[in-house]
Amino acid sequence: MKKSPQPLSKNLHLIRWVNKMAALCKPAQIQWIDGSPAENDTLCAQLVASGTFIKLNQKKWPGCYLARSDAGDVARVEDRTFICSHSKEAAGPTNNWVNPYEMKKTLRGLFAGCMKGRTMYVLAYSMGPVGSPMSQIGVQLTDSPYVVVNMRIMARIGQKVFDLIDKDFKRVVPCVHSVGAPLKKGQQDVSWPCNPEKYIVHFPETREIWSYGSGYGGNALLGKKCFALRIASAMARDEGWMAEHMLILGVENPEGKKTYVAAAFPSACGKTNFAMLIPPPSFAKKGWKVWTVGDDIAWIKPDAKGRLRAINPEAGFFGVAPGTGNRTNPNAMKALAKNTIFTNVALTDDGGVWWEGMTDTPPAHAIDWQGRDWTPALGKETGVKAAHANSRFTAPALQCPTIDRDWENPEGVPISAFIFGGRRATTMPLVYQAFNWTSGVYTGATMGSEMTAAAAGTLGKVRRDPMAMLPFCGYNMGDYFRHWINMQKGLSETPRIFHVNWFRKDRDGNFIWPGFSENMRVLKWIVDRVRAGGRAQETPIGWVPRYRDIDWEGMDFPPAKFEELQKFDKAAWRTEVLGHEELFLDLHATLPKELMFERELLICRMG
Ligand code: TSX
Ligand code: MN
Repeated sequence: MKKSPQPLSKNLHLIRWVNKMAALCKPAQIQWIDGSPAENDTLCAQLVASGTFIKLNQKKWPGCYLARSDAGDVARVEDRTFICSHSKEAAGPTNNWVNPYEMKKTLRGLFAGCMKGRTMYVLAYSMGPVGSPMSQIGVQLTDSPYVVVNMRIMARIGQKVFDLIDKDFKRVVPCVHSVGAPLKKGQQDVSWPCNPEKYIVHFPETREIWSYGSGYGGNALLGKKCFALRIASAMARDEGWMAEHMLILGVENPEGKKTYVAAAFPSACGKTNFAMLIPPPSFAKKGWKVWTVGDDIAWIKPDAKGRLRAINPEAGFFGVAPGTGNRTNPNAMKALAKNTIFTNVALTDDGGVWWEGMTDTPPAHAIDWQGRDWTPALGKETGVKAAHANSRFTAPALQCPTIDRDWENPEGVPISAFIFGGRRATTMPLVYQAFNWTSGVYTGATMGSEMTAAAAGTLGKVRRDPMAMLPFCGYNMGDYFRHWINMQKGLSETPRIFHVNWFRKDRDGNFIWPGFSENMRVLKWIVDRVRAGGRAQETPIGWVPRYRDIDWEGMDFPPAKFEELQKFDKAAWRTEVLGHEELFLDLHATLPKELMFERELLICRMG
């Protein structure tokens, strides 16, 4: 086995920091990650040997592995996520704040000797294409080889990034990660080491990340939520750009003209499905195409001409597996067919993977995500799922059949519209367009989803998730709204802002809108509006399409049903704006006046 105890960078700051952290964490060895295929093969073989990885049937799933996590380490831990800015006000009322000096003391205690018996990997990564002026660099120290091989898919890693650090002296975001499970001499390791005590800590002012106790997803792959959203949002505010929890897609019309949009949805709205939308046959026939740039995060910056341009800082998809199938998202299924790491899905008898919603008929027998026998009958009787509800695939973005030609363009793609959305059974129409930028910011600031969990009394209550950023903004949410309002001031072209809701229900509790491919009809109306020429009608909440403004070719959807879907319900909106006030009260100290005024205007328009 070839390991590299020798630094792969000549940067003395970096080398000194690595040595300092090694002195604190006391790993058995240090390995600098070059990012080569050979190195990845070795790490995967090691993960198989240690029991973390199961190599899948390579005939059916080439280059694929399955990992099963500890049952207590299956998701992000929001109550253990901290924003440690100097003042509590800078973090705001919606973040967990701890004084940075106190937190550093706590962390030094936790990290002392935390990597004993393990290898400390030195992983350089670029969020965004290597060398793009919109990209940022991080270096993650981690004692988890699982993290290294996942980061290799999710970001650009290795020697080319060290070279960039050496060449450009670009500022690097230092990230320290440990699963918090040191090994004593001769102690047998477990397949998923972690610690019940977890800390996911951000220092937005000094731009540092420390993560302890978890090996899972957003807690451990520090380039994603921790850097690309929490730290980057604070950088973006300081530097005049935006780090958003948004997918990016391009709509190509029959003339071959492309319009890019960025969209923010709370969880469980089908964001990845929308990013990879397949137009219905009647649209495909005419030449409409949808191209994928990203499914989760967008970094957006005005160019020299004052147009917003966006990059996807990621290189892969870390998607929720359950509900992903050939019927809901064939593009994702093709993206994850090879070179993919599965976490907490079920293992089938032929060495493949399965999860709820992958196929209509479940396998007759499988090993569930906790390593136990599972059958469809058992699932029916006990409600036990074969795959964990938050099980994931880590798949290279390049493998998506609809990946956009410009997805790695270092200058990004031009953004013409923002779409906000939520999962709402009532009140919210299928689509409306905000009157202007500020009313659009209001729309994003007040968006949310109805709770689907059956916790007593909470069913049907709207959980507000402004711009889908509530758990991901690295500073005060009121200041974040202010930044959104300010961003428009330097633009030569203002993107239009829309709100969509695929989930409105009729009186019998059935979804009115079939969703999925049919959402293309909504997307076309949005693109028509942006490119001028698209018609609409004014309502108290914004501009809406009339029945004749939507292309219905190949779909039987009667006007009366469309009216029901688009209905502006005054009584429901009265309740809605009361809910907005609740959110605003929480943020009153820093809430921009413009948003208070938008609320007043909305109430006045409603009459
Ligand atoms: O992803 C979804 N999208 C966006 C697709 C581009 N989902 C799945 C959400 C869970 C993650 C949807 N579910 C969508 C949708 O547009 N719409 C719905 C609701 C729905 C579910 C089933 C049906 C219809 C609507 N079934 C039939 O109409 C037969
Ligand atoms: Mn996300």
